[in-house]
Amino acid sequence: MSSFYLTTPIYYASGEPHIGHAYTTILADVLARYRRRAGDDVLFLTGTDEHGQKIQEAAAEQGLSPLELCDLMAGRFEAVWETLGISHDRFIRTTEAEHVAVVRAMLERLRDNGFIYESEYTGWYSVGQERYFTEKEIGPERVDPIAGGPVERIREKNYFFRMSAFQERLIRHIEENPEWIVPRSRRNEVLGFLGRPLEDLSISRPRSRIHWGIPLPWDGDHVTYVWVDALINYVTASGAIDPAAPPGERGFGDPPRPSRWPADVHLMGKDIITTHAVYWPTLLMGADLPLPRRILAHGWWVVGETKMSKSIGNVVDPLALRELFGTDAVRWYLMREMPTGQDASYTPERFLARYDELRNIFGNLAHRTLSMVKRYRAATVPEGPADGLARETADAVAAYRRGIDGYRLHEGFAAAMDLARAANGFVEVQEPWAQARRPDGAADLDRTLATLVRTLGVLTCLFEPVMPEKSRELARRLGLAGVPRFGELESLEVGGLEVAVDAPLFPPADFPAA
Ligand code: ME8
Repeated sequence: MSSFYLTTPIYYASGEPHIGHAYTTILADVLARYRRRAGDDVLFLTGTDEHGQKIQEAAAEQGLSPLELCDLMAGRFEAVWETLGISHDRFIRTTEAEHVAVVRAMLERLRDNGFIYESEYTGWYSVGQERYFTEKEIGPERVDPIAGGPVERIREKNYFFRMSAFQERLIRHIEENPEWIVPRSRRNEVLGFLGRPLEDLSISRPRSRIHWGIPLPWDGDHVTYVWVDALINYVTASGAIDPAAPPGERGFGDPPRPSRWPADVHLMGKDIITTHAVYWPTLLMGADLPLPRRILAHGWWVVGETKMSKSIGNVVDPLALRELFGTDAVRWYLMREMPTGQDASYTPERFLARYDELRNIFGNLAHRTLSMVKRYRAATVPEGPADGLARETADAVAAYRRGIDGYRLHEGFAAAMDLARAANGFVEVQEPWAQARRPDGAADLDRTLATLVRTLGVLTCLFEPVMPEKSRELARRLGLAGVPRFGELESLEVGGLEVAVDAPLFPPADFPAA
């Protein structure tokens, strides 16, 4: 059994979960479920980012202490993930004692290695992004280049990480590992960024300005810059570092001691590619830890032309969609509609089109198959050879796995839906209703029905990562003991199963009239 460790960003505890967060988290969930179904030992990590100026200010606005706000919001994220069927193994919060200790151990390691120094910082800071920007980046309007929010001029003593020392090594790593950052457009963007001299990274904030952070181990008047704090969560949850051990024995080193580190893939939106593909790997190099195996930056959900974002106020609430169409339909839409890596525009029309696809192709295939087994064979699947659609099934499974393994999930799920489409075509060609009428049609009808049930069994496996509820429900109606794993598909036997016909898997649904 191989092991697989994947992560989502940890979301700011200052904002409500919206479709953008849901997209990344469902993407991770699909990959986690797929890997488990393929037999891997999975660690799926998500959580909340709870320190920094943004949280401090949001809490103050609401008359709460920062921790009260974080408790509230972490609970909100967890509740939303539960309703959306997210199967994470660990929900990390950066205010946890274990994480705080690992951050401090990591900073001490960087300092012991000679990569931390003290200096004065002058520049522009965006609280919205919790980041410094250069004069050039903020442009003549002096706004943060990501969301267009305000920036403030800052001059203060900071501790710096000698990020510049790792520029060459990082460029070499990216060039030697063409798949390390996917998709390619993001890799080119990072290489472009690294084409200019890399500056050192300010890793602290004076406590006089921001008190809500992790104090530096060697200077309690400064707290850790929230991005450094946040990125380290991936190492905390891996169990690689034992902060309670004496400095030389905490687990730093490449290779690390046995743990889940390095991560197999960090998932995120393209807004935070620089922090993940530049800050994070150089911090790891500085602390003698190996780099994550892959960084995947997906596109943005936009409304019209504009990125969905809390500060802009154009966010779509995944729970409202769930109320109308069910969890699995929301998951299906998000995974099927966005070509992994590109931007996608949310519209109710496209949502409905994707729902209709579920209803008319997959739902319809399930319903007609189960009804015919009931009508013609008293709800018992015949023993007839289930060998129709053999080539279509093998091709679909192969295309599906190529798509998901290559992080082109939309292609994988399109291949699964094409198999359902082919099975509907098979019904039209075989005409089981005519086979049932023909005096010598019994054997043909047995083969048609067994083939259709077998195909549906395969589809429960292919669809389970994206539609866990409906797939489990269909497996139950088919009379299967559960959703089959990939290793069980070849030998899947359906003869003799007792099927159940029930209400449509995807009932009629629509948006309320405006
Ligand atoms: O950046 N479309 O947290 P955050 C697609 N705490 N994905 C979107 C999206 C959109 N319109 N809006 C948000 C942070 N996302 C830091 C991360 S990690 C060590 C620290 C998703 O709450 C996407 O994954 O602003 C994006 O990268 C993330 O939410 C940003 O979440």
